[in-house]
Amino acid sequence: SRSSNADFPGIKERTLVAVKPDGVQRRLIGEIIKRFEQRGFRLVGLKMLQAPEKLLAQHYVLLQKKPFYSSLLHYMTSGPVVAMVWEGHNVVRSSRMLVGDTDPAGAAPGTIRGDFSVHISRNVVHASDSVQGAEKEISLWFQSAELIDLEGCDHSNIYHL
Ligand code: IDP
Repeated sequence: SRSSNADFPGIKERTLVAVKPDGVQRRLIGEIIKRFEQRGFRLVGLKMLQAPEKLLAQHYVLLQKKPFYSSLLHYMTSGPVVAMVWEGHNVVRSSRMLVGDTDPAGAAPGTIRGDFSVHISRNVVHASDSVQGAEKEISLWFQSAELIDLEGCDHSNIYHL
């Protein structure tokens, strides 16, 4: 008989990933999407936008006091970003592994930052750092109607539900 989602805790976990302006300018959107797709995660939200400063101020509220805060906002408004919501088992933790250390100098080869960046202030991509943080960030960047909530046939192919 078909099993239910209850047998697979965390399967509906979601995280916010964003291709930052340098990633867009360097034509890395497809490469970054490819890495999440091939891992087996499900894309449930996607948009390209010029991020409003107000949104970024909320997104980076915990960094307000950092010396690099204003240059971070300048960087993040220097061009469009691609915001995405990815869903799947342990997607928050796995995304952080896919993305690599905040400082590209410490990011392992094979990670996105480890493969495509050299400096902490131009590190190509964002991924939420906790399940709680992800929920907050997703609600900042997306309205719930913009997110896909249907169970696609991919579930049966990836998770054997
Ligand atoms: P994270 O993006 O890996 O979660 P955070 O510490 O939350 O790392 O920092 C958010 C972003 O702020 C980083 O991705 C990076 O773009 C920028 N940032 C963090 N630390 C520095 C720094 O020391 N200098 C310049 N930019 C920084």
